[in-house]
Amino acid sequence: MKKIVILTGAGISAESGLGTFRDEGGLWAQHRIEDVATPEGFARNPDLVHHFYNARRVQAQQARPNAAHEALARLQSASDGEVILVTQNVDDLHERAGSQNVIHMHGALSGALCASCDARWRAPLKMNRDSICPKCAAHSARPDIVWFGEMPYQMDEIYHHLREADLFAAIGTSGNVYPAAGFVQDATQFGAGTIELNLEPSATVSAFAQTSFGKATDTVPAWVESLL
Ligand code: BV8
Repeated sequence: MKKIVILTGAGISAESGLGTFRDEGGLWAQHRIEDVATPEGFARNPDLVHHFYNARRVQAQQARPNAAHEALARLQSASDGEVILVTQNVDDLHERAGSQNVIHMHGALSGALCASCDARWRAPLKMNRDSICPKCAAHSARPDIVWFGEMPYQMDEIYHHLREADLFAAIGTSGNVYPAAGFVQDATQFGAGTIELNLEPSATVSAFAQTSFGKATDTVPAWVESLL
């Protein structure tokens, strides 16, 4: 297999104890998307948004990578072809499992961004409305997270990889959020094989040539072994 492009979502971190978004009791059940994952929500109530991301930063720090993260790291190191890992997740479990060059298209909990001067730095465990930008000293520090209505990161790079992919795999994502949910269509148009590995059929399951249903810690290691 020459080039594999993998997209992961919250489902791959579920068994590490990190909440998903749309499963019952998920993150969005406790908060309205509009209040915690939009620039308008941040402008309206920065304390609530900082609190939401502070809690997730602490949770992510306490979580550990699971067998699915580890299998993908093994695939990247053992595969004779190129394996590109794109994640919608903002946790660092792929990196802590040993994955390289992970593309965080929705940003990362470990990043802080200045809403005034665009400076970026490593986020402290907890941020608040008084956190100042180390570059311009404005009180406009925000999580370096892509909120709804904002441009996802590294899109050109991602489309470059999709054009060259021989196989596209989506793992643990409900296929509700664009442009990520559209990658399977792009990959198919570029002639790649496609597979969805998920607990249950996603909103875009019909676009995939293959599927493997079950928990990621079962399906992902089995899929990786089948490729190596
Ligand atoms: C953009 C912030 C313009 C970080 C997130 C109307 C129609 C179509 C689109 C739109 C529309 N109105 C607006 C839009 C665009 C919008 C969008 O798609 N909205 C949706 C809701 C309709 N998108 C945007 O605004 C994006 N920006 O479009 O800009 C543009 C477009 C193209 C090019 C240039 C510019 C920005 C989207 C990013 C928003 N930020 N998060 C954070 O707080 O984390 S999105 C948020 O949801 C997360 O980041 C996550 O990545 C994302 C998707 O969720 P999933 O990862 O799929 O998680 P979910 O809970 O949904 O599903 C979990 C899955 O795992 C389930 O299927 C479950 O079965 C499975 N699972 C559970 N347990 C397991 C498991 N699988 C395996 N094993 C298990 N154990």
